[in-house]
Amino acid sequence: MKAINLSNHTAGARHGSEVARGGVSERWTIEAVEALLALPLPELVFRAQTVHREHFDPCEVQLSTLLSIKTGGCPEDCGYCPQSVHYSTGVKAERLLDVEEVLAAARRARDAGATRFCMGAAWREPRDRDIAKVAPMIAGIRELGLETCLTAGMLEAHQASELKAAGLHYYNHNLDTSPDFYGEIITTRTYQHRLDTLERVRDAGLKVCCGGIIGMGETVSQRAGLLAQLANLDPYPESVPINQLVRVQSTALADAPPLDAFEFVRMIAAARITMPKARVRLSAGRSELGDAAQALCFVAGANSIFYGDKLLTTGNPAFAEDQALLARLGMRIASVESVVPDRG
Ligand code: SAM
Ligand code: DTB
Ligand code: SF4
Repeated sequence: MKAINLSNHTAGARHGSEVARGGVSERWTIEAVEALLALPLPELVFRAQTVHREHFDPCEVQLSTLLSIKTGGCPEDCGYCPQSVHYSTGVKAERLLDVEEVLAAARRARDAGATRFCMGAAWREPRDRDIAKVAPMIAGIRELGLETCLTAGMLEAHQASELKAAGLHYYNHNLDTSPDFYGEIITTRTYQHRLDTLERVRDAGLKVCCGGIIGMGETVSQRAGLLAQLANLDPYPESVPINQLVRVQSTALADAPPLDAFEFVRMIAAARITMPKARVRLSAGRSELGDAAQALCFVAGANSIFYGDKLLTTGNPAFAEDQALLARLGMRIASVESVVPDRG
């Protein structure tokens, strides 16, 4: 994989169209993505749905369930995060869950229809002994026939390789926002740190899950900057979570202005157009979005959701609520067979 460096991305980006997966030549410019975000909504959604249909069944949605396996007490200062020790949010630091607790949750998720189980740990970076404890969780979740995903902070190359050897399918590590807004949200690690981890994840042969958050006070151009960064990764991520900021009391971003739901729909549509083959995931913030805006997101190319009544520490629509919504929309849940790679 080519080295990812911020300087490559800010200088000399060529006129944007799709980045060829596996061998890059064309790049998305911020201006080209901004132009997408500025389209009249019907035009933008039509274009996104057209791209979506070239690669996916537009009536199918993949379900990922999240579990916080290590909650709270994180030394990082991410301005949005209730798990950071820098903010008194009431989230208590807990120990790493036992394998059996994790597998019981994964079994419940599978029985409710999820095909991917994502474990989140509030670490700046795992220690080698943490990786050793997570490895049997990964193996157990795989045995249940689920795809596995982990988000646990920055990784060293050998740790990424150990996770791959343990059977991990995806590693989630978000860029969160554009390079020029990032410093206003997080000061304890840099954008380049994140790009370095993503490169190690890719080099270890893991699939990349990488997205960001909108509604943190960023400009539309900075949203375009995030999408350009993601789309210009070589190759772009297989999985792209788009989160709406969940404004948690006492975090630095507790009083961020509310986001217009149509801005979220635009972000989903532009993610679909710039990363045609990725799973675009409607992530945090679905409870606030409401049914109609979520439906519009599916039309705009979202084809995955976090499924289960909790994200990591905050709420999410209940299983039954999502099942009812998908039934009302006539949408189908992607089967394990269709999404889990080694199950045919
Ligand atoms: N500690 C690891 C890390 O930061 O990579 C993994 C867990 S962290 C909670 C995973 C992602 O959740 C963050 O990168 C961020 O995009 C998202 N997130 C956290 N708090 C959020 C919030 N209040 N609203 C929306 N997204 C949030
Ligand atoms: C992602 O992009 N969103 C998820 C997952 N990856 C790990 C996390 C959302 C967290 C929302 C705040 C919370 O529940 O603590
Ligand atoms: Fe820690 Fe991750 Fe939260 Fe940042 S987002 S404070 S790294 S748990």
